[in-house]
Amino acid sequence: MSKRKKITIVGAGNVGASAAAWIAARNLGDVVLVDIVDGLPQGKALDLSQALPILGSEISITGTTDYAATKNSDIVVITAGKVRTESMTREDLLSDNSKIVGGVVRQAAAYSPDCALIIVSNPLNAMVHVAAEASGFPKHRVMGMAGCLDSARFKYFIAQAAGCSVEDVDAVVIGSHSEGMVPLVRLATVRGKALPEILSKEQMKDIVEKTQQGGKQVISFLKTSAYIAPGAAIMEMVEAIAADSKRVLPVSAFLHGEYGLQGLFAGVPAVLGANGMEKIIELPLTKEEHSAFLASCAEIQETVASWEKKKMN
Ligand code: LAC
Repeated sequence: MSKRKKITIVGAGNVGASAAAWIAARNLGDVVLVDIVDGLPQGKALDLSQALPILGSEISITGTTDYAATKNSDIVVITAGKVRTESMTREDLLSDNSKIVGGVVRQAAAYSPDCALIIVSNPLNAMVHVAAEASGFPKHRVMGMAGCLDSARFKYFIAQAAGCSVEDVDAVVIGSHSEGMVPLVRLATVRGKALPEILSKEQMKDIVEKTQQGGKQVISFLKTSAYIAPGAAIMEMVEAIAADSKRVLPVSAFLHGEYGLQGLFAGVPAVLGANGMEKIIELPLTKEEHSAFLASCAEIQETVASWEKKKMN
């Protein structure tokens, strides 16, 4: 058996395949792509495998419909579910995707009881709740990917406006993965210089809006959800866990009183390592920023409550 990390990706659609491609490019571990549609995971795995000699990557990529092949994965990424189209919000997917995510998480968790789970399906934070319940895992091994993507979008738009490299921008988005997300403008910096000292109020407002609408704007062109940047954002989390790097990344993490909230998965910066979500970082928010964060989290609470209610019926 290979000593490399084993990474299962459930859902071989656009997002799953893109994540697999970035993971292969970084040589992070062997990938198992799983999908319910026979032929899709096998075909994508073969296509990706044929790129390995070009990438100089030694990993293996296999495609299957059988969860037995995912046994003892270190990391399981859940991208399965319906995709948002132009007329939909992420919340419109709640009913269908809670059934899909619950079902696939139960199967994956049974074969990999010690894995770290990364949830990507929408509506994101509610799906992390579904996955936490379906897996029965301790909460630190269940996380959601949204903050890495939203923060990458935020950083990109800042770099564009500031005329600097994306590498020199430090910025984070917290809260829900919806248009109510909270890009923290005051705390964003370009090599230590605060954004309000570099850009005008109008420029900052424009960046916040572009970030909040980042996913929607891609949909308006493609008529389907974004997948290249989402795949890269998944890779960022997988890399931190696989390499035990302790990177501080914005992820959907379970709050135990941090930021004044309890019992909720929401987007906050956290240390990621071999044990999954190892520590939540509490940023020094102003009253206004904290209120915006709470309002954003109220949206998550509402979606979770409507899922809980459906479960009862
Ligand atoms: C987006 C989807 C992945 O934000 O939610 O593009």
